[in-house]
Amino acid sequence: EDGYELWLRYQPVAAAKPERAKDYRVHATVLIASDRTPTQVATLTELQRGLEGLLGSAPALADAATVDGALIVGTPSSSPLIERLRLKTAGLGREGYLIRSVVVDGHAATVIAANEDIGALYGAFHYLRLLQTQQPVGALDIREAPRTQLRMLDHWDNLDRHVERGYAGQSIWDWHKLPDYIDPRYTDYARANASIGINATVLNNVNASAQQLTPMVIAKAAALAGVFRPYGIRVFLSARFSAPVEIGGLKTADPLDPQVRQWWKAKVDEIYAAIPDFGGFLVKANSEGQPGPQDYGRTHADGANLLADAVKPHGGTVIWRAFVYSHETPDDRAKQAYSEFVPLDGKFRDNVMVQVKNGAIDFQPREPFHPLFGAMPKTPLMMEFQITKEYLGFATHLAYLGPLFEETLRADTKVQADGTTVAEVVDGSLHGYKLTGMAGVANIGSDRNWSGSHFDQANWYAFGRLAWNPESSSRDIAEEWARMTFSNDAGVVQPVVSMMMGSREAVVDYMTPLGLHHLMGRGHHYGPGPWVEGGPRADWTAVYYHRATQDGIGFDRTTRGSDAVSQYAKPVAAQFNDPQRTPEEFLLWFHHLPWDYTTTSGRPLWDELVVHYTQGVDYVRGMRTTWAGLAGRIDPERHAQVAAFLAIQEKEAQWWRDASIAYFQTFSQRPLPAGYAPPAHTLDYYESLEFPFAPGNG
Ligand code: BDP
Repeated sequence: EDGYELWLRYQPVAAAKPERAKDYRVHATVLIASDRTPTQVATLTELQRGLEGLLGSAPALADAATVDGALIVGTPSSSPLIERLRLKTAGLGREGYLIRSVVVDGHAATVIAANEDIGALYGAFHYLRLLQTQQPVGALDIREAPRTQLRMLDHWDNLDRHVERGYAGQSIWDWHKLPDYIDPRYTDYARANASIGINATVLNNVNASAQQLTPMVIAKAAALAGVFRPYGIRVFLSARFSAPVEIGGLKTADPLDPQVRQWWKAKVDEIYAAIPDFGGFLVKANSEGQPGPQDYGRTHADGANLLADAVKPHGGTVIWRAFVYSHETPDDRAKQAYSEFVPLDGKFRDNVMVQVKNGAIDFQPREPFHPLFGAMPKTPLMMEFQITKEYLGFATHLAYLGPLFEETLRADTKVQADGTTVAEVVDGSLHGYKLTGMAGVANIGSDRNWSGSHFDQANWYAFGRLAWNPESSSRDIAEEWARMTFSNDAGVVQPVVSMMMGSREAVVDYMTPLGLHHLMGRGHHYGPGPWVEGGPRADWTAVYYHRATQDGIGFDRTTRGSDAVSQYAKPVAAQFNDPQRTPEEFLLWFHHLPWDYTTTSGRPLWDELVVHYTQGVDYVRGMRTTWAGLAGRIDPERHAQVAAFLAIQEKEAQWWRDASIAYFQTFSQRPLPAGYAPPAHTLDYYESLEFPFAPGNG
């Protein structure tokens, strides 16, 4: 068990639950499914593989339900049996499915039915999940359809296989050997994604190389698209805005220049000739030094529309990122995306989506929801989460991100009435968006376990499940994942889920409690760096964000400060403007407060910070104990790696706590509350640590 199988391990049910296994066999005596299209073949193969693993042998194939217990899979057009059943598949769309216990020709049967092949594949994975998590299957009546259209992974992978912010080895795309060598791993990637409903993948880094759009590389991308197609996954590419200059030999990339427009049109035609179902482009422009339309005095809308016009005849989409901040030192970086994009609402073509990070700074352990959600009713906004843990301890810290995703999706924008959540913006129901989607920056690499650590697989999993249904519960998802990944034994599931559920909060506590943010080491973002200052941009330093002085700590974003609060709907703005009404987890995000400010616990702010820092470390210690108690119930290889990583995490949590307390104490000049241990070393020691080999950016 090296983690390669992910949550698709298909372990024998009978080993622990012989009765249940028997019951499953009664309900899967024969398999009726066709194999005329690649997606049908993928569905059939997965069911056979899954049932063989789970039940010891795959049911025989049959054409008709002549015995009880047939499992019938397909669409009205692929299966005459399903056609005859006249099931209500209206409203399920292309990708939805139903799973029902029915009677066919006098025999009990289970049917997995959909309008299109891909829906049947999703249904098959759902059915397997029921068995993997040991649910009853005797009286099924399940109806599922995705709530968002594009459920996408963004790979920040470079052509040299370095993954920006990747902590799981190299890129899984072996560009050198493509297109001639197709690594079988690409199929497993597609299976894993299809099993959670992911249907789109951006192959390359948003800090894109123009090379990606050259004919040789397009052919490589086309080979991957061919592997993914049966699994319902469409390929997208990140486009470098200046490509017409770099690989097209033009003098300009001005979006209004006719030659530039012609170049993109021809390039797009070339891509579609190689990849007929190409999804479109993802673009990072005029952000962190990337080229863009503003280089020519044009707007983001001009840039997006240029590409949108080129892909439109082919049915493609342009996803334009709102993660922008200008080169001039801003008054508050948190305000910039809103300031630049809200005036453009209504100016984008109808095949453009704007992709917005969950918060206004940058994938911090905790951020309030991005004020753009709810503020662009005429522009479909796509959620961008970061699955790779750039700011949450890389791959060695155990932090289950389900609660982070859920917290953002459930946040109340109050743009129309109480209870208009970010999820309703993203799924299109609030503003009637015609395009909807959710993207996650992938945490996948060449490591055998895909994600760099066993528990980081859960973040990929949770992202997919929440993209399918943004209102699902992160706890339910954790339980489902733990059962499939480790064991159905209640003695494993319960402790693992409880470790996971508090793990992200623990990271917030030991890194950036009470709304603090962006305090990590410069560049690589590894470890504490609250003292980071100077360098090319103020808003790349920690001191810019925490603003600690002897008077207090925190970033004043109220109407008296940077006024970022006013980017939210009035009732939310009023709440965030008042420290007493601001949820305490966002306190120092919005307020600069004195060290003796009384927090809700009754403790002064300084003491409360120390309590949180310490609590974070204690939680990790607790996870180590819990995990140690699971030895023998989890296979030794995975158990040992998790145990080793938790030991790293405890050491580093302590480091974060101690370094942060040592630093902030120079401002607060207050003693630690009674019973709280002082930092192990001096501030000088923490500041002197250097990490030239921490996995970096670039
Ligand atoms: C930041 C990363 C940087 C990315 C950037 C982005 O540090 O590597 O290029 O976001 O999203 O989180 O464009």
